[in-house]
Amino acid sequence: MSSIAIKENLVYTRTPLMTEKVLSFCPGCGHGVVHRVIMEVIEEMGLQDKTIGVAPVGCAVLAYEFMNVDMQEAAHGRAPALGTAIKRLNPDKTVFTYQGDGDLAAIGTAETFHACNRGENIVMFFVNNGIYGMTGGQMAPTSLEGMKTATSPYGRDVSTMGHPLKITELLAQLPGTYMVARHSVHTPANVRKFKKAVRKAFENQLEKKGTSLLEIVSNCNSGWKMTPTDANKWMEEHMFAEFPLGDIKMDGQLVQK
Ligand SMILES: Cc1ncc(C[n+]2csc(CCOP(=O)(O)OP(=O)(O)O)c2C)c(N)n1
Repeated sequence: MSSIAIKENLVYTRTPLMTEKVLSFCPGCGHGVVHRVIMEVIEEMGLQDKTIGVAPVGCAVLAYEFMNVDMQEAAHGRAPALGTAIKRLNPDKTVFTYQGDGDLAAIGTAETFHACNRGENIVMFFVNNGIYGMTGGQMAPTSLEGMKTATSPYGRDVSTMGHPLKITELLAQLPGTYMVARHSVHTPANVRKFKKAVRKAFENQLEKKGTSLLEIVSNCNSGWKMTPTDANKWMEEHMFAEFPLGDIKMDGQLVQK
């Protein structure tokens, strides 16, 4: 009897830099995809043994459970300060921070601005879902005008609650930032674009270029009280209008629009 060898065409395998733990994120949330892409790039660049990630509280709080590289927990908002210390003490390590918008653009504003202004040679990931996700959907500086949140139930009124904060554009103005871009991971094409940017950001660090900041606009379907599909649609229509995707600063130069 002849045996027929069936040749399988393997198109995808999970990176071993993602642990086997089941992700604790809500189905449809962008955090898990962002985690995976960062880990894939670190694996592809062969940096797994020299990478240290820093994640604070927020939905990223358990990143150390999912990312199979050395991780350090930071107090709320303080990841860029801790990342600064880790990189300065271990200049041969590759260091990244991973923060939400409540963390990076509210409680950690000072740490964020000064790390970027000093041009710390780290990669900063900023997942902007327009609210404080983990704690139940409270208003963040990035919440849109009119957006209903747990603490703005009638919608964000800019006359009393301020305007949505485009912190990424502000950070791009600082001389220490070398690369600043805004991405999303809600379609395969966007994931591919984001992955290229992640690689470039880590290459910048290896070349000692200064701070590379990648914002990822993400849905928070449970916090926004929508299905994952509706949340992605809402994100495209509303979040991208306020937070347009694209490069903001490349190779130390602001991108002309
Ligand atoms: C010093 C301090 N203040 C407040 C909290 C409560 N807290 C935990 S997570 C969080 C919100 C995080 O929101 P964000 O950074 O936007 O991340 P997301 O959960 O949306 O990904 C807050 C306020 C805390 N843990 N520590």
